[in-house]
Amino acid sequence: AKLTGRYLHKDHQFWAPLTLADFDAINRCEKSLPKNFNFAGDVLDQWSQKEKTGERPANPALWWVNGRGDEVKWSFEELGSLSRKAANVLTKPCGLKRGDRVAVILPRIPEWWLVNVACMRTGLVFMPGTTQLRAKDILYRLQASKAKCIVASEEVVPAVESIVSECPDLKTKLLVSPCSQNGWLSFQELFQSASAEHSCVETGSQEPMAIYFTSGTTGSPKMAQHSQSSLGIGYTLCGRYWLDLKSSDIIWSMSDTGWIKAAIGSVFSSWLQGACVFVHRMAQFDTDTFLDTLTTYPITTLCSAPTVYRMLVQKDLKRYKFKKLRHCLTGGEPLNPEVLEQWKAQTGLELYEGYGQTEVGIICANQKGQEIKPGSMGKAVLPYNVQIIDENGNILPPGKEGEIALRLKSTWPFCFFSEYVDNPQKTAATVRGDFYVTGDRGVMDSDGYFWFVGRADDVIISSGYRIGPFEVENALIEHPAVVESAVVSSPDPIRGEVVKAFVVLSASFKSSNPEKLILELQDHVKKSTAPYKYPRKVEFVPELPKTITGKIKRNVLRDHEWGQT
Ligand code: BCO
Repeated sequence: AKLTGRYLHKDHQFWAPLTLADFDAINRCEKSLPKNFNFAGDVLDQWSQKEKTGERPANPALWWVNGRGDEVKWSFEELGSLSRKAANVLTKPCGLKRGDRVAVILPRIPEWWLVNVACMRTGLVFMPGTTQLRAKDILYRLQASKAKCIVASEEVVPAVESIVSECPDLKTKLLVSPCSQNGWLSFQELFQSASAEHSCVETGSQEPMAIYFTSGTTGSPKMAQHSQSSLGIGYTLCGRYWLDLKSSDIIWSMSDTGWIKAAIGSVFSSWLQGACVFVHRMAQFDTDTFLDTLTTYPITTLCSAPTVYRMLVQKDLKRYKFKKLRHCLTGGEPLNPEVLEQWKAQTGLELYEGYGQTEVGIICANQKGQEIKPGSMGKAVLPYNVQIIDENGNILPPGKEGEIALRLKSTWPFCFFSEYVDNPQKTAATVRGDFYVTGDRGVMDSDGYFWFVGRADDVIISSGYRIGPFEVENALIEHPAVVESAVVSSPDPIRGEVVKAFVVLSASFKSSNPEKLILELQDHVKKSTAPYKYPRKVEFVPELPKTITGKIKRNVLRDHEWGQT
């Protein structure tokens, strides 16, 4: 029997709140999903109660610093009352209703967490985006999602203003800034006067909670929709086993707020375990600031992209004495074994790699207590049954390369994304026979460890970013020098792989200074779309390899880059 996120306690005949043990059992498929579930009401507010009764250590829920002396520390109780005020801002002056979609483009500032939790409390669908997004990216997101509201910081305002007339569904622009802006509501002002009384909406477990835009080989990014339970319950085991978190821990998961990695490490996995989420504003990544932060604050758990560790091991790490660091994790792109070994030799700490996707979360990992095979991304994690399959959906034996896939039971697992919104064909294309296919190629060895080989399609994974070649080619073609281009991955010692553009020039640009033109094209892409996608390598070619029907053969160029021809 189920009711509103609480179970009827079988021995006592009263409605008992869900416990961490229930979440654990749901993930192990030993218990069914409750009908209703709300992360704010069923998880965060419970930790707030535990704080009051002393069942949780006096550890903040959120600890934010900006490196300039400003600091925010909120207990779960404070997070609760402040996010209730934010919820009232969203529903009252902003006029938003349950199910409305809200684009949230904020840097790593405390308000991002407040708006996130406020959306949960009100049943709004949260759509995070990186502040690197440009006008065209934002226009696409607002139009595709029919978002009713955008919450943004001041650096995003000019881009929004340049396209807002093309977004008829957008009703409210909410600015998070001490300054005011014509046509925008001020979050700070409204927040001051908002009430802290708010009743959390009883959302259904399968009701939409968030939408993440993910890039593919063709077309614009797809809208991967997650439910209240896929994010809110599905990360229980990840937090407990891979991140090895307890409520006394302080985790720093360094990711831009636009990516699901921020949600995994800095919201769901961490707060499910009652741990403290540490955040450094760090507008521009800097290795010295990063290392100083680990020596200054009692951070116990660190999670960052392999590119960050590749940058850190360039430094003399023995000079740094990390205050409390005990567990280090990485994910988002493959980790090379040399970096794992250098990190361990210099810090004495293992590096536990996890592998996953925006759509399905962390599915393989090196977990504490398991032997780490350097270069492998570990074993399948509960509740996933991960296999290597062929093009017909048959399981391949250990040692054989194929596609990394997840076995589907009779129903779609609750911890998966629900669908690509408005794109049933793309959602259906993720299923092959009894499996969900990740689009990544790999090998499983006879001990059950998975080894990443590469993408099965043309998507580029650079510095942990998933980049669609089409998006970069689209930006390049807008420049008058470009007749056509092909964008592929190219190896890079620090970023794993980088974006490389092969460009055919128009006649009038053929005699241009090549170095100058490369900089101009790079700058052009950075202005046209999110700069993390810009081609770090550019080569001018007289023509592109094509099939007989005129389709560009990106694989020929990619194989050449990776020395396979
Ligand atoms: O390197 P450059 O300086 O040439 O270019 C950088 C920036 O300078 C530039 N840029 C940024 N804002 C700009 C701008 N240029 C002009 N105008 C602006 N407003 O663009 C380039 C951006 O590159 P970046 O973001 O890689 O910068 P950076 O500072 O090198 O950062 C390094 C990393 C490692 C911190 C960063 O790449 C990073 O955070 N990577 C991790 C990404 C991540 O979290 N991925 C996880 C995705 S979720 C997932 O994988 C699912 C797992 C379950």
